[in-house]
Amino acid sequence: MTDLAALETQIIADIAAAGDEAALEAVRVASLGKKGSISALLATLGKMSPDERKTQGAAINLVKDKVTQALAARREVLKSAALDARLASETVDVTLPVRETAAESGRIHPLSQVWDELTAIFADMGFSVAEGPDVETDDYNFTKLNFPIGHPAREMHDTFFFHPKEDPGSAPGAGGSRMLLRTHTSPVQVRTMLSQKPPIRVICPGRTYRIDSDATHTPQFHQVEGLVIDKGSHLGHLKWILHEFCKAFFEVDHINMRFRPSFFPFTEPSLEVDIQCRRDKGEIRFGEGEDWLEILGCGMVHPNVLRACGIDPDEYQGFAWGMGIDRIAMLKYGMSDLRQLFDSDVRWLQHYGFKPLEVPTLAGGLSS
Ligand code: 2NM
Repeated sequence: MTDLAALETQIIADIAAAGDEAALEAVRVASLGKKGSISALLATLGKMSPDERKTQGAAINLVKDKVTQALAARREVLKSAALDARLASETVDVTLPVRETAAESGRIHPLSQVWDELTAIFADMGFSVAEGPDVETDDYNFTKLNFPIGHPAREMHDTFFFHPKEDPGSAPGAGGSRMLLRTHTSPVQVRTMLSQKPPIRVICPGRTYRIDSDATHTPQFHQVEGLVIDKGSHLGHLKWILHEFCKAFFEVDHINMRFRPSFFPFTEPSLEVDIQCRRDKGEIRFGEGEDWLEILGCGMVHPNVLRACGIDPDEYQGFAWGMGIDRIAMLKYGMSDLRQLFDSDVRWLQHYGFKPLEVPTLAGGLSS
């Protein structure tokens, strides 16, 4: 075998043995590269006689062509093998569930959801939503609402008062210029009556504050109050609204309600409302059962309140009600401890929270 034939055999064998594209490239450089074995042979042609150059040149070029072809063929094989390997290693299981986006995996707090449910129900009955400041005056929170000086709610141990600004001598309960954290959302109704002409139909959801902290009370809680002022409005209207509200909110066709006489400074008469329910192994069902559960307070707005808010009680009558959002949220969604609502525990929120796109509507079902 000539040297040339031996070289060809060697290079072809090296090409066949190259396991990947990098090894193949090394074979190409070693043979056809500037300092490669075939290039070295071609460089010797210059020193040959014309005859020798003719035969040797043709023979070397033939080997060069064969090597070039073999390299190209082997490159194709390696390329498609590399692609096959990549495809095999990068398979996607299209049956896996799609990972949620950040917006989808977040949860709406049950209090926010219930707040939106309440708003949807009362908006459907023609109520608008009114809001006001958390920091209120003694006048709007108590005096205009017919709370007499010395009423227990005006005591330092029930209400968060700020230090008085002017008139530092005014004692608690004196009704001076003290600011406070509102103890109910009723001052929003006061503001509404002072700024709007009847007929008035508003609900006032919001944060409220009282000095009270135990298993069933948090110092900050949430209330929704409602107010209707019109000529000839009466307790029958109030009962209908509350009955419709309870059916819609608890998502039942029938619910029995019980109105008991009570006392609030801002209403006369005043009533407390119970709904009938069944308690069964820690679960509560509404629209059936023998137990009664208190859920709200209400009444006809006291003439003193109407007068204090610039409304003539001989021309207009009004009714109002108030309930705790935290409490009805717990009842509806089966939460046992009020304090969980304020814990910011993401595991609890993952369980009790609502998906951002589950917006409560009456048409689409409140909580479906
Ligand atoms: C309640 C119970 C009864 C009430 C009264 C008023 C206002 F401003 F019209 F006088 N707002 N809210 C009211 C009446 C609130 O909560 C248990």
